[in-house]
Amino acid sequence: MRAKAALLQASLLMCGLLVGCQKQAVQTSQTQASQTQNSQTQTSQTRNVPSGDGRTLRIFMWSDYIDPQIVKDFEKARGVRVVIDTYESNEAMLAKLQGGGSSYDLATPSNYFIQTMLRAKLLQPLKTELLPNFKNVAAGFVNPGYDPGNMYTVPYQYAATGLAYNAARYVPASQSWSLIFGPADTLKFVLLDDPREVIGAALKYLGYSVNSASVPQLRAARDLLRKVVAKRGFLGFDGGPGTRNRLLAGDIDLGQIYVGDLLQGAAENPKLRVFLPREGTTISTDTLVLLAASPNPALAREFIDTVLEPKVSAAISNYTSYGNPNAAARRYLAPLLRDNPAFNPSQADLKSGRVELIEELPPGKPPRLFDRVWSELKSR
Ligand code: N2P
Repeated sequence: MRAKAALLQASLLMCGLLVGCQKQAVQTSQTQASQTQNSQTQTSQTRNVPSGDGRTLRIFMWSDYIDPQIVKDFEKARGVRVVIDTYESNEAMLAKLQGGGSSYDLATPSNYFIQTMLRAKLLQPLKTELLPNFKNVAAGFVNPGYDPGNMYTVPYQYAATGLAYNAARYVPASQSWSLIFGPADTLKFVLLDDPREVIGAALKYLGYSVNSASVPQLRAARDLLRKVVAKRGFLGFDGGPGTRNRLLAGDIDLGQIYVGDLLQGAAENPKLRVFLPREGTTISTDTLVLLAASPNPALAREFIDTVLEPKVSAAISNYTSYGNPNAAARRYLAPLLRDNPAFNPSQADLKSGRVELIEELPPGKPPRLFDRVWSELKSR
């Protein structure tokens, strides 16, 4: 296992170098275009949906999650403007969308948030028959359990979550969550600003499933995390890019991070390394969804279909260092990205649950407990 983990670490690093990922935040621009309301053409079902001008597409997505060149190419080819705002967790995305006042066309929620968004009436059917490039999606990502029939989602990218360090500052003696969850308090570290990732990692460290709905197990994770966030070395919660920048600056010893976000920094500094802790970790699939309130659904579908083009899809993953679910894109992927176990976890790791897909919790007590634990941790 040690040797395998070391190999993974080495290949992750090489991938970061070979794919030439640059650390460059997606430019977020404010739209100047005004939305044209055309109440005469609205039907009763769409009365609350603003009709856009068809010239401005607004996307709400995870940070550093697209190649800016792809956005520019789409703008140029269609003569439109694309505005991208970013978030660091599904929960933050949901809060903003439910808060109203935004008029995004598209978002990139994770698999385990789709049913939550459906219940909140935030999605509209994608109609994959309107997406000729949907045929390119790899069979394993078609008709997923979180969205039977791909009524509302297409898969965008996926990745596991690991622990990262800057070898110029600190080299861990083991590849274990115990570095941060154990009793020692000598290291400086940050955790992801993402409840399912943080509580999921604690559950994994304790030997439980990331999708545990057992109240005693969740309480055990809570008790552990209370001690972890009370450590002097705990420097707070951060998003993937923020954690990467702290590692680049040499400000922390360890950071929990989505693997792709770390690899985007490895091109800048090859001393950045990441491993998947031996106790196991999370993986999730992020999707592209058409929001119910989308002012420009036709343009949004054009964007989704463009992203599903093999070369475009590969360019995005080659830039972001995230896993790619597009079968036709595979031949254009950087070799180490294509064959890397962090992006294509082995059947053994998936089967054993060492790399475990985050799934939506059944409604009721466990999600409420998750929420309470998270609020308590964040308020410290
Ligand atoms: C991008 C993070 C995407 C992975 N910054 C989260 N599922």
